[in-house]
Amino acid sequence: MTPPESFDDHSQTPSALSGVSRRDFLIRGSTLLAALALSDSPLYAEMWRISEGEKVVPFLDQAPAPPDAAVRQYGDLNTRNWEQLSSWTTPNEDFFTVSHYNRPVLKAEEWRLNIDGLVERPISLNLEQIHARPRQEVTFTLECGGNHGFDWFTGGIGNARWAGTPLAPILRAAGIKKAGIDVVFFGSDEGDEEVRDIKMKQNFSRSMSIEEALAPANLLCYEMNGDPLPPLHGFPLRLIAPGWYGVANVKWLKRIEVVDKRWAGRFMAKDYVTIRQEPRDNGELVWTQKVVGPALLKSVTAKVTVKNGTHRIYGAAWGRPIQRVEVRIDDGPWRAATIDRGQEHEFAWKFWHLDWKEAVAGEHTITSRAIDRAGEVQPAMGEPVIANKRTYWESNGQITRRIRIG
Ligand SMILES: Nc1nc2c(c(=O)[nH]1)N[C@H]1C(S)=C(S)[C@@H](COP(=O)(O)O)O[C@H]1N2
Ligand SMILES: [Mo]
Repeated sequence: MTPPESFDDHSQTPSALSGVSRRDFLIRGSTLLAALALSDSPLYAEMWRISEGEKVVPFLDQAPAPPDAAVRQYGDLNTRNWEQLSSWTTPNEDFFTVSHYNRPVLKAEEWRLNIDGLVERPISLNLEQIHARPRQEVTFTLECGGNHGFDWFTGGIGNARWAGTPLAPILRAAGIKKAGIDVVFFGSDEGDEEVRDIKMKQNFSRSMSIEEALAPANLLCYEMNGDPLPPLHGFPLRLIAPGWYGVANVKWLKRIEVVDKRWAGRFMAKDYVTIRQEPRDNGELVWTQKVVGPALLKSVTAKVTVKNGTHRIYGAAWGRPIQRVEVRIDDGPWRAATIDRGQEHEFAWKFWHLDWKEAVAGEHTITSRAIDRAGEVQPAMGEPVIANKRTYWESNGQITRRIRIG
């Protein structure tokens, strides 16, 4: 039996889904689920659905609820804990949201996207014209750069099948002038900013170099898991930049502007900035500040179950192309986990599991680490890249969970 991937991901190429209706997708999906419900097949575990007689062993280190002020300020940060995660794609209504300014509810018929600045031929498109362009899909796991930066923020991640039209051909049609070095994406949301004594209204904005912006996986996205992009996720159009942290995926897009200097707006240069204190060879301690951009290698242990005395550890890994995942129980050796789901999707999280046969009663720790295809290992919390960090962004250190058996 093969997983129901045929309808799923066609990153980089125009979708093969165009000829398959949403109804086909639902029917095929539900038939498969019905078949699974009757069996205790390995696929069952891949979906993270608990099988007959399999019980969740709760973690001792559950995330606390986020402060009300954080939810008011940023939106639904997703307080559901990892044990409740049961599907590989995150339903839209369970997907976290983070919004730094207001949350505009835009009318499709009044909306336009303008592409201007240092281009030969400025372009203005309405939603119909965007929909009429070639369709492309990607399954991409979007994580906020602040996820795991606080003990109450551990659900700032979700996996969805995004559809839209590729960005690169539109930029090429506009014709980027020689002097252009940065592509700035502006949202329709705006807030008050102050630099020195200058008060101003600013739209949310992020930029990418020309080369980054032209990456073939980047989408002007209008669809999330088969539905029109929900308002909180950026209706009618957002940037989906596979391989980047959430902040780069600008919602409620209204303008794309090519400029001749690196953009230094709040979310590039002042806020989403990782600050470290790093020693140099001469012994000097240097403060560094780097923009939060491309996603980093990460994994979590999501849940532990027990069935007939055998424990099973489930988890996820993402951020970079994953080669393998390893798990350490207490101070034992690193053991190879089995990747069950998602390996064929470059930009989506992988679901993995490890059977833990000799679990003895008592308290235990479980740590996971992901290894990417280049052999890079997800850093331990004590490694300088994590330990020297002074801001909470890019918290991709190895996560240790605690559990009591028996
Ligand atoms: N216009 C706009 N786009 C935005 C943001 C925002 O505040 N305004 N927040 C960013 C951040 S920090 C994250 S983590 C993601 C969250 O996307 P989601 O709300 O669809 O989950 O959107 C990004 N895009
Ligand atoms: Mo974010």
